[in-house]
Amino acid sequence: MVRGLACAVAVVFVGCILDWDSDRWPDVALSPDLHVPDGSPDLDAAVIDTEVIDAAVKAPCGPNLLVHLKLDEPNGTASFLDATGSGHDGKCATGTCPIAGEAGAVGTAALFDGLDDRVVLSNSTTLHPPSFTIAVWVEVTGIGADANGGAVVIKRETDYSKYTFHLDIDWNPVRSNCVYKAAGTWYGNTAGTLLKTNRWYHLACVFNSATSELSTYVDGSLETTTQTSVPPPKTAGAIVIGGNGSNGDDPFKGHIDDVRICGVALQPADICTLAGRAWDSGAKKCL
Ligand SMILES: [Ca+2]
Ligand SMILES: [Ca+2]
Repeated sequence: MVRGLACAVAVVFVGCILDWDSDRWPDVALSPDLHVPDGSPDLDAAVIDTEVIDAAVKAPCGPNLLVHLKLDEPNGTASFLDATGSGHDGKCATGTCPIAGEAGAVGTAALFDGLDDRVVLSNSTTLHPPSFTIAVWVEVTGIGADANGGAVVIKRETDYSKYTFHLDIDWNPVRSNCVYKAAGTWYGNTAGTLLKTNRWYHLACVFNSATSELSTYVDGSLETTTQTSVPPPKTAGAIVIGGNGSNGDDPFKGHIDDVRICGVALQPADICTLAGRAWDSGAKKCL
């Protein structure tokens, strides 16, 4: 449990409720070397070059993309592939597996039941870099069973004493948090945007070790930045998606899609691109 989190975290209300344009999903680019046989009217048969798409979506993090769970598996799966090829696959056990194959933000998504569903990635020494970006699509469908909130992507010590990162959702009101816990203290912030149910949002949590700033983004726009005095700690526990690690602890209720963990602090323009929006380089703002 993350007891006392609400009072321990510095909360800043930005209050910018974003207009949503359902046309702004990340575009799926067709391969430039797409071939349609002469005389064939069946353009639907065109093959999408997934390598081209992967290169495009990997670009902001480059070689620092540590984990990428597309969550594109069909329902019934107990293993979700890490698309980076690094082997950080997500696993779930019977009864705690989300429903996969649901309509998603990028391809298909997984639906977490708000009770006990979660996907676990084993600990690795590569998964607590000095700077990081956690980026994910979420669609809240209801309120989870734990009043403390719903964990989206977390990495913590096995005894809950430290968290390397903790991106979660408050239920009342429904807002995203970007925090970590070091030396017994929570650091971080809460986004101002009130999240509506049954609507996709792109969330990002960024820590920049050069500036000691922890920032939270909603739909590609910076909401809050907090200066911290202690860096995120290394932790020996697993990464958990959709919960806080044990049965019924902070279960997320809704869809989660396209989880990325980068070992670098992405710039605002990169976060904007990941959210499928256009970056105005003159105004330095996500449109
Ligand atoms: Ca379940
Ligand atoms: Ca997906």
